[in-house]
Amino acid sequence: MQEFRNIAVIAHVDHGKTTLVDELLKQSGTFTEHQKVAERVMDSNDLEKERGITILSKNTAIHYKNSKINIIDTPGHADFGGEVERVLKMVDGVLLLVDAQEGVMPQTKFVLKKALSLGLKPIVVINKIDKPAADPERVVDEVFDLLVALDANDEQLEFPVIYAAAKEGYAKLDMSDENKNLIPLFETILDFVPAPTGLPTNPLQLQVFTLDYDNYVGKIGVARIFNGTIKKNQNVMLAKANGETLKGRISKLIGFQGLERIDIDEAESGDIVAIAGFDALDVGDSVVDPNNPMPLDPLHIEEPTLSVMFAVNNSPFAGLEGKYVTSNKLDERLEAEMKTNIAMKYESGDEGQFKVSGRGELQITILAENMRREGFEFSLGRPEVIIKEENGVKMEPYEHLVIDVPDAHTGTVIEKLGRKKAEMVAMNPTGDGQTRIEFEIPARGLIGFRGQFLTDTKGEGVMNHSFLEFRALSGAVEHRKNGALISMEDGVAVGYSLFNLQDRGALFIGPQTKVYKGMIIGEHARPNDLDVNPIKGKNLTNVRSSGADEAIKLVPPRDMALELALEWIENDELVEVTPNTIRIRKRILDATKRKRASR
Ligand SMILES: Nc1nc2c(ncn2[C@@H]2O[C@H](COP(=O)(O)OP(=O)(O)OP(=O)(O)O)[C@@H](O)[C@H]2O)c(=O)[nH]1
Ligand SMILES: [Mg+2]
Repeated sequence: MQEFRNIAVIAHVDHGKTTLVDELLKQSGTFTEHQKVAERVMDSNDLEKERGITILSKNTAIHYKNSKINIIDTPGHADFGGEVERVLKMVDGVLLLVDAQEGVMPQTKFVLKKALSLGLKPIVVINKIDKPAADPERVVDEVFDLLVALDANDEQLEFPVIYAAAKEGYAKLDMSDENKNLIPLFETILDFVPAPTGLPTNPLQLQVFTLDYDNYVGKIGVARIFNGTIKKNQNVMLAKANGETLKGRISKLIGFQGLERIDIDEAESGDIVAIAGFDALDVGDSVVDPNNPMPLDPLHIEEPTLSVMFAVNNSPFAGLEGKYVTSNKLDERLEAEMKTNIAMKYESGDEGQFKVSGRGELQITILAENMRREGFEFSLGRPEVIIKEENGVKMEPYEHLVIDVPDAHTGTVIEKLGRKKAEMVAMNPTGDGQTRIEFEIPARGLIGFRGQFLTDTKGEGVMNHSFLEFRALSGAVEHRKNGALISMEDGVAVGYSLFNLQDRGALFIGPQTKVYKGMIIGEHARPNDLDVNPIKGKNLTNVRSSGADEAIKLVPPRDMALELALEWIENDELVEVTPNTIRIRKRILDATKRKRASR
């Protein structure tokens, strides 16, 4: 009989999870000799490739010796932490990757805490030991301290340590080994990760942890079989989280094999498979034996912490660049998204407005980014944190923030964060002229902070944060300190005007950019908003002073990508998103009306 091992690869963002899965696939002989395989092959969707991050967790299966090892690659970014939490219930062990230089980071702590609370025993993989500044022993100590701080039990504290360079394809049990492959890691997985405990002869119990959608077969649920045997065309019962049950038939059963998904007829307890046949399938649902239904505990679904208003684009340029612009289209698209993305929610408001809630800005901007690629046009409002009430007390989300900055900037950063109600919890020099500072901060204070932070640290600072908990609402946090430079004309921006405006602040546009009245073209150096004219050409006199035009030197405009724009805006401003352009504007375009409204 085949043995199973089910593991998840967890870590802070960029510590090398997907790269390690690549190598595990390669070295288990999953690919044929001449098969060309892309780097980070599991990051299969466009946005994942482009941004070099994992957004959705995905599973794959390899064979090693007599065992089938199901591996779930998880996203490291904090906004997707809730998904990792769900995935952890599907596995019997985790590979906790930690960068041998960066060490323990906020998301390392978040995912490890979740794994420990489920009783999982980690295999600690100190990755990127090939980096010149790697310090594996220090990082092992950090991980040990973290486990102690998280109240790990004795068994969990006896974690095996593997030193690896995923990119180079090797792992070793001791830094002095000369091993050049991943065999020590494969062997540790077989030895250390417990085999599943269910039995193929028990009544069926299976739980869905991710959803997929296919135009032909409909909803597909990726699920772990905890007990029993499942067959194609079998009659089963779907047990929903709210206790409702539905009878139906498994219309399609899909098995995983490397990167392939193959139609199969039967699968057994311990395995991970995909099933179709139920329209009502949701994450957390159980599929059970109708004659002996024993649904599994529903999965904990993380609460959203942030919301953004999506609305129909009503700028003067509305409809010029997008294919889908109406409120109905937006509604349909958002509804479709929520079918498979359970970490997000949306509500319709009035006049073509939709409040979309999720775990963080990245999660929401990824949705917006996907929509613009599909041809949608819409506007976005300032992100707002979700305030909830508990026993009559208003609570807001807090984040654990870790900052790495050159020593010279620590003072500024601490001072700026103080005004955002951040509390410093640790500060340690990391050698090489850098300091690591940890804070606990209301999520509100982080909105708009990144841009400021990058300016203050001249781009040399690195910040990372992940959700901590809901706490009682704290007082006001400081908002953007600079006003906006607003176009007072419709037309096309002219280099000459921009040249004259660039002393006023930082511009977001270059010459030839089409502008409209009320569009924001830059950040004012002062706190107030300023209406400016970016389209005024030079008064042409009869005498053309030769050489004068060439003297115009424009500072390159500040690139306001979607995330930055969204963080930058205030409540009276919007981000206009179209397939081609991101613009920032005032909600009220007319200068007179705007001034009246602000009084
Ligand atoms: N030097 C070095 N770089 C590595 C190693 N492993 C991964 N990297 C690099 O680290 C970067 C991030 O790797 P990924 O595999 O995408 O990291 P990840 O943990 O999957 O990232 P997310 O899924 O976004 O959380 C890539 O540029 C890799 O090439 C390693 O062993 N050594
Ligand atoms: Mg990844």
